Amino acid sequence: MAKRALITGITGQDGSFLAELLLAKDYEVHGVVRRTSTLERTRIDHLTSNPEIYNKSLFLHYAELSEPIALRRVIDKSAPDEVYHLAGQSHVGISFEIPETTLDMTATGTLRLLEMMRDYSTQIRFFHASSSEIFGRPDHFPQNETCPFKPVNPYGCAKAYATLMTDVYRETYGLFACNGILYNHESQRRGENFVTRKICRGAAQIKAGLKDYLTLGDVTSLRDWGHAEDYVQGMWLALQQDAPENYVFATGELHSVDEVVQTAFIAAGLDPKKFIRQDPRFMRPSESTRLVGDASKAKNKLGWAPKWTFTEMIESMTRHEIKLISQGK
Ligand code: NDP
Ligand code: GDR
Repeated sequence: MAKRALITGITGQDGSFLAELLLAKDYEVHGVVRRTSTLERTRIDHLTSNPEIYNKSLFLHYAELSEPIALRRVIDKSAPDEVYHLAGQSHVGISFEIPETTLDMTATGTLRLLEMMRDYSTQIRFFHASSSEIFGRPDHFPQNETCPFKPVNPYGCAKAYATLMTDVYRETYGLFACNGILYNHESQRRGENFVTRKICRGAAQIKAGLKDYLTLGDVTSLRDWGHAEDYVQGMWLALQQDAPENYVFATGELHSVDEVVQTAFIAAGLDPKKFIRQDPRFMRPSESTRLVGDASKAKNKLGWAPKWTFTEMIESMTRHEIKLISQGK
């Protein structure tokens, strides 16, 4: 019988790639969606518009992380073997503006799901999308699964709580619950207000004469950037093991925002020096530093390794934006 998976956050960047991956492995995939003012779900439209897939092997259910009764109903209906919990307010900068929502969705939302997992059979396997932001400004480089938590923003605090609660529920109630401690991962499906997509789209817009310049915050910031396709593979592998554990997923390489700018603008055939301006609106009240991951455990235990390089990813994202703009999108 086909395995069944439930994905919270299926309309997001990672959820859409994970849904594709699981469908290709013959899973029956169920996704949690929110009511929005338009029915547009651009990242999964290619799946929901396919009559061979939609309502045959892919099913969507309305629920909010703030509504446990609806969530419980979805779990009852979908009867999943595996739950991939990816939903949440995922923007670090915006978490300073809406800290309560961020905490409620990301921290308490995860606790609500864990409480449900506790009531169901311990056979349901649970993956929580944790973040390198739990380490904030670490003393160790690169960071592994044992590095102490030192978050420096509301988002990081919320993820730290959710990560610890996932550990507590695994250890106390015997749940098969794993944290994937995910470092930044990007793609052409990244939200437009995350820095890689913003830069690649900005370069394409300038190239097309739609924009004169691009405004950014701190271009000296460093991050460990991989590709989302590689990271959803890691999520799936984490749930296929004999025992539940936490894993860091990262490339182990640090690059600056400025390197993203250089790579994208050169791919678009532009001289970046002419087009970048700084705007204090995009500077953060506090910035995480030197977040670079050591994925040795995932490599050794799961056989996981990222396939995409930083340069390939940024060049491909830029080419994609140029194509979208040429199609008027
Ligand atoms: P996205 O922002 O692209 O997607 C977030 C998803 O969560 C969307 O489907 C969104 O729905 C859904 N969602 C948000 N709030 C709620 C809610 N209250 N109830 C139900 N659904 C909700 O994030 P990513 O795909 O990039 O990331 C997936 C997860 O991994 C997130 O938890 C993120 O914090 C975490 N993570 C991501 C990293 C990255 O670099 N991408 C790195 C580390 C961790 P809608 O479409 O309706 O807005
Ligand atoms: P991050 O990603 O905060 O690391 O969180 P983001 O792309 O937002 O920022 C990366 C770095 O770029 C700097 N920066 C800017 N960022 C944005 N968004 N816009 C700008 O104009 C800009 N200029 C400079 C930021 O200050 C930062 O240093 C992502 C999310 O996916 C989280 O959900 C996830 O947990 C972490 O990665 C790991």
